[in-house]
Amino acid sequence: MTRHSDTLVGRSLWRAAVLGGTLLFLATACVSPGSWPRKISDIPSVTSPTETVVPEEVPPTTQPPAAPEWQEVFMDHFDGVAGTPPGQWHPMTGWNGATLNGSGQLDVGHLSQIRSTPGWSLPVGTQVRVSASLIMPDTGSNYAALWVQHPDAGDPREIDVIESYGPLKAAGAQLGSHLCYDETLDNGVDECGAVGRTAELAGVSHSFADGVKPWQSYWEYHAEFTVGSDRVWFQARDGSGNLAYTAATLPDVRRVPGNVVPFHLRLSNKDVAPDDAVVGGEQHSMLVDWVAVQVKYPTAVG
Ligand SMILES: [Ca+2]
Ligand SMILES: [Ca+2]
Repeated sequence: MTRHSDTLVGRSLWRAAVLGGTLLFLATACVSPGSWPRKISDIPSVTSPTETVVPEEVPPTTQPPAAPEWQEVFMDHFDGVAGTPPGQWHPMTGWNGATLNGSGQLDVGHLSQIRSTPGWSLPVGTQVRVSASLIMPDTGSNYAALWVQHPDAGDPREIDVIESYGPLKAAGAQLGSHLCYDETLDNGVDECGAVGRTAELAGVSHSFADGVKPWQSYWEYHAEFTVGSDRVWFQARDGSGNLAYTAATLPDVRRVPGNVVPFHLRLSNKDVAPDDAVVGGEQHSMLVDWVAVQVKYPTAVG
């Protein structure tokens, strides 16, 4: 997460990446052979053989290695008694926790910040998909986010799967990749940019139709990367699979969590800086229906 910042640093670069990334993502992730259109005329006709042909004996072959499959390494549906804390998460020091609402959602309220108790350090080549279904606050004073944290102070590789300032703020909802934190936002100096660690951020509010913006409707948000690779892919889908957007970072190995320190998930709901707060809205909490982490390990060398 940026620290109370509405700026969209690096946005023009990102837009170029979004276009190229969309095509590749769709080609690799969204099209399966089973969904290809098929006309009746494409299917060869079958005739009954008039005589039985005995096939030649074929020597047995070794089975090809099974293709890697997605495996679930983390899942939380947030079922449980209202008012109780989520079992797989813990609050960060100095912050409020979050509680189950008794209806199957996690209520991430005022000044909450929690971290997944499990973390993951995975072999190079492992594909990782972080997903969540949630609805954002609709106020002008809350700043809520789901992010992947790579807790190396000297080498932060934060991925903002989705974050939102709500409908009353210009930044709205956005994606992000941070390699550095500017602790002096009000000094007029971009310290991160000065050391070649500019954030990539992209606003996505416009990708959602009126009436189903991120603070009006639950959406499924995904971030996907391969350990050791150089891009992070993003997408949002509704519960029926309809796509709101796809996006990708520019190629840069520093934007993908490494396998040196375990990465964790974080959910947070901060206040925007008092001078930036806008009065309005009713829903102060981010409500999270579920969070999942899936991995696909690289094919074993045979
Ligand atoms: Ca600064
Ligand atoms: Ca749920």
